[in-house]
Amino acid sequence: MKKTLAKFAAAVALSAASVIVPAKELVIGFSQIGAESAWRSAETESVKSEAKNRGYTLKFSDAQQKQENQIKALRSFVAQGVDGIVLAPVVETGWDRVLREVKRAGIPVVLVDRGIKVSDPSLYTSLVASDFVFEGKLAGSWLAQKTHGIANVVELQGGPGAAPAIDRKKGFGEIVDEFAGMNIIASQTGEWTRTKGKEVMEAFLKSQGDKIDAVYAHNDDMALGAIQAIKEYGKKPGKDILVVSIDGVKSAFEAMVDGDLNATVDCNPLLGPLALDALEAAIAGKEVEKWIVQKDKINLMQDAASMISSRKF
Ligand code: GYE
Repeated sequence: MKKTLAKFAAAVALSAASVIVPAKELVIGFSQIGAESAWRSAETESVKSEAKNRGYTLKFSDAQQKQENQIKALRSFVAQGVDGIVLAPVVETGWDRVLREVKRAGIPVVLVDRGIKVSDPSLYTSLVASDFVFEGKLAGSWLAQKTHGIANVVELQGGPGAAPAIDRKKGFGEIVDEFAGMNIIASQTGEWTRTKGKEVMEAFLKSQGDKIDAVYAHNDDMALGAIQAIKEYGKKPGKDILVVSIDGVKSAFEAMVDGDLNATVDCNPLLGPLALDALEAAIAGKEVEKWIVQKDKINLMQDAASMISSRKF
């Protein structure tokens, strides 16, 4: 009798082990800011393709740059009973109420690319993003070195209230403050876009023209708009007026190869794998790092030609 029972138990154990239980097909909500820049499009593609690779059902919402649309999307994801949410928050504040609703529904939230300010840090599981203050410092340090600490700089800021705009301004400003000869003589939002960046640069050139030694743009798209404006003004970007920006997208490398852009700081947009790893861990109830920080470096004009073919975004 005992032998029979032992054999039966072994047979059950074996059959259980041989059954491959498929990971539950996760349903994930992704609230994306919009499609304002090449960087943003690369990030969207990274999350979408990674979700596809993992066999997830991804519910995607493009907020067209409006926080109220993101809040609506989060509420819709709760109503649909998704397993987890990826949120790229357009601005830092105004998230407490809706994230409390998401938390009450027991749905983990992973932030990608931008941080938020909330009263209760448990309202989101993890932030997968760069250190934007560090990026601003990299850009400022390069410019200080290039100009020996003497430069009148105009600044094209990112979107008002966005974490990268706030922190890239902070980091760059901290470096400028260390040099008596460096001054930010004008600073205005170019709303992350090439069109608006060109428009604002045209206004800067009109009002400050020959006083401008350099442009600091919070992203490559605005820098490319500024480069166009400088050319139309009759000056040589990259020479008469230095240009430094952040993101490191392909079109920025092309501008460096052309001699129009002096430097761009990397900001990795390919966050899909890390974000979905964090979300899977959170759904499984595992501990997740609060900030999964991306390491960035500066890319220089003289290296662009040898690097451009290996760029992934
Ligand atoms: O620099 C810009 C995009 O949030 C880091 O948003 C991102 C920024 C990026 O529009 O190109």
